[in-house]
Amino acid sequence: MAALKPEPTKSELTNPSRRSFVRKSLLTTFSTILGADIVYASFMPKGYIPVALSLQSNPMDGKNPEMIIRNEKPWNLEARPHLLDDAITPAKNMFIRNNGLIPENIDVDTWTLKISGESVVQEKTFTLAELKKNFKAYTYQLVLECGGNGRAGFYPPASGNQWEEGAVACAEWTGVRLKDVLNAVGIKLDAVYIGYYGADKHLNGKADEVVISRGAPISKAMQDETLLAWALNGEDIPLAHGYPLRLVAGGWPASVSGKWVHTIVVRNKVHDGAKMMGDSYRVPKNPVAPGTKVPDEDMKIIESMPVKSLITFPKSGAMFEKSRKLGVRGKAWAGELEVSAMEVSVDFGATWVQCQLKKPKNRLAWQEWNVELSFPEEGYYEIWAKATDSKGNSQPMVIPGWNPKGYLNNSCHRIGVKVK
Ligand SMILES: Nc1nc2c(c(=O)[nH]1)N[C@H]1C(S)=C(S)[C@@H](COP(=O)(O)O)O[C@H]1N2
Ligand SMILES: [Mo]
Repeated sequence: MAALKPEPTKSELTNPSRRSFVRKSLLTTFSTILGADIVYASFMPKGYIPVALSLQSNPMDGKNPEMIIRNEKPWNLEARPHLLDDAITPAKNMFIRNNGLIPENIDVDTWTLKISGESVVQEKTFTLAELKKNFKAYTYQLVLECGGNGRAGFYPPASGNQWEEGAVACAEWTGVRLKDVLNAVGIKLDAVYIGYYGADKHLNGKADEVVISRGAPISKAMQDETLLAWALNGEDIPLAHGYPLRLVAGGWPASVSGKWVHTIVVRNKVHDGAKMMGDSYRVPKNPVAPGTKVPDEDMKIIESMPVKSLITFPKSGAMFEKSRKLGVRGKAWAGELEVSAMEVSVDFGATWVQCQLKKPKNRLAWQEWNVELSFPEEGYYEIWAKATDSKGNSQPMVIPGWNPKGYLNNSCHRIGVKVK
């Protein structure tokens, strides 16, 4: 697209018949790309590029129109809870979180992944074809949740995307194990951390400024489920989600799962890339009063995400008849742990009803739950959902510990329904 240069050449300017020929063929090109004729083309100024062709790729393409746009530059979208009702989240309903600009003109045939850093024996580069040929592929359902999901609930407000409930998804990812690749390259005994570098561009336009470069301890990198993935739900990863190659580390803040990844570094210290320091994806080691300025040494990196759940049916605001039992269902997940119990309450938490809870498809996948509810009389009710993990931690009913950037709000999801 960027290659389209409609400015007339010197010979075109001095030769009108050549000029109108160029203009006509250019219009045909435009129409082909747009998939439609430009109706008022004769009024279009010379050298003009139609807006639809000059915009950066629009991540809303192929997305469910019900997705909520939180920001357009960079693109950030979240799902409404009822869009997360499928066992495996379809790409069209997956939230998008970008810190910079989505890379364009990706050539999958020349894409490479470099493994480097002070703790590799010798750095090595793989083409995508080599990754696919040399290593065994695995498929896992993995929960990716933005560390800031639920940020909108904190007071005083934290800056950043005001995510409500929907910056989470559980899709099926296919790729090779990062550990197989690291073992093939050879890593030194002093390796403690890995970090990723992706191809996205900084919003400030500086070509060499890194947008985000996060990572995880070697122990997380070496888990079976930590993938270098090229497919999402059996198809190429959509561009906005990291095409053609993505690091996927389920159960941790999704910021660890680097999109458009071209380099993995193996470090002999905690990775110090962009957004690893300061308040980014870090929380106070000990609880602090809301609004406190927390010194750097009192902050820690977020690792496993906390236990959480969503009601994906019915939608908040649903209305139904009293005679009918209401089937309520949703999803629950617990970072590195499994969810061991799921309960709902219709009386503001006074009493709780046990739900049926399925096992996860694999480690780090979310779990489906459901329950049938009946209501004693007409009126307004709230349904609150509460998950408990295998270590006995439950979701709080109120907003949990305040932190400067508004991470880790895993308070109970609540919806309102009317019975008539
Ligand atoms: N290269 C790159 N990787 C990235 C990001 C980014 O801005 N650039 N954002 C991270 C954050 S903060 C989140 S929450 C997830 C979002 O993944 P998604 O857009 O596929 O849902 O990608 C992570 N990986
Ligand atoms: Mo995120």
